[in-house]
Amino acid sequence: MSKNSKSVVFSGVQPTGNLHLGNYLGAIKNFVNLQKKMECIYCIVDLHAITVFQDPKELKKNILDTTAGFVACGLDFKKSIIFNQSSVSGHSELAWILNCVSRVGWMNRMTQFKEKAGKNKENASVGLYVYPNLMAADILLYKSTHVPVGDDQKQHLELARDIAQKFNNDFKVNNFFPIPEPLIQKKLSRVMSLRDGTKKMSKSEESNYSRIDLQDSADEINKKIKKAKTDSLPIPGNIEELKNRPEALNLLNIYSFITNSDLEKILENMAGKDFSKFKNELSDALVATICPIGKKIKELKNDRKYLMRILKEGSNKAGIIAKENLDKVKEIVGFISH
Ligand code: AQP
Repeated sequence: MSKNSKSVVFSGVQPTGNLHLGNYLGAIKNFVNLQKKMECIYCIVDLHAITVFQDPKELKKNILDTTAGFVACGLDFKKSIIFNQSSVSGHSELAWILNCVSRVGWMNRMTQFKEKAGKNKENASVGLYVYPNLMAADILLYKSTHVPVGDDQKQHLELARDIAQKFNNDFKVNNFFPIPEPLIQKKLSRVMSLRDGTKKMSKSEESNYSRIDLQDSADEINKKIKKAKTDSLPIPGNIEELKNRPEALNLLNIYSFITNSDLEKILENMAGKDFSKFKNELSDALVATICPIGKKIKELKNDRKYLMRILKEGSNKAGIIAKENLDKVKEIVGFISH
């Protein structure tokens, strides 16, 4: 099948810890499907990671581990460009230009900053505040048309669209930057924490029991699912009755997505069952999908040379596209290049 030549897919993952089920179901699974149909650029966003302090040794390790995770989930570096963000300087250069296009009022509306900075806003890094502008630069540097992300990134993507539009208008370069479209999974846009169904599953959440890591053993998966928060009611017969039961809904959603089956059908079949029985089935389904990925990640992690080769090849390819687009941006803005 020939790839759609006008579409460019871009997305990134932060090397801030082990990849988890949320990253896989919300984003990476979709990355793998898209690489068959479109030009895809997948980035390990190390510049984003340092908006919160990272231990340098850990960061290096996490960049390689995330690369291993990408490959283990099915990304193919011959089909997609895979690289780490800091190795293409165009990301930082375009981010500065876009910092000057983006508005303070727009930044102040970003909910992720509020959540991550918490009560101690004054002490958050400036990088964390302008994180969405860097994300816009990542996307626009490659004139990307489609961005597969989890639902938590929707607001940042809307901002990237506003920035693209404002740049095109301010400099009177109609359609220079395409207005990127989000690609968000409809059925499972956000995997929630196993300890609190109102919070998203996240790498930086302290409790290990809040998430399933892709490198978890079958034993760990079983334990985590057994301990996952639910409520005292049995499984209901329809989705409507799951409305105020976030933990129950989350587990059933995960099961539906991982087994590729319709949530309504699952409820029809399981109505009245208690959660302990369902949890056994959920654990089995997770072990069958996640453990082979985890095994592959562990193997790949031992082949540092191979992982470095993937990143180098990707950064060379990304660098060529980035330079061409950034040169045009500089010309549009009025800079003199030598
Ligand atoms: N819980 C989730 N459900 C669905 N999608 C998710 N994603 C992350 N968590 C979930 C999607 O995974 C991609 C990569 O995310 P990221 O690593 O760039 O950063 P994040 O969104 O901030 O993820 P984490 O795990 O919560 O990291 P930390 O804790 O470091 O902030 C994105 O497409 C994201 O939507």
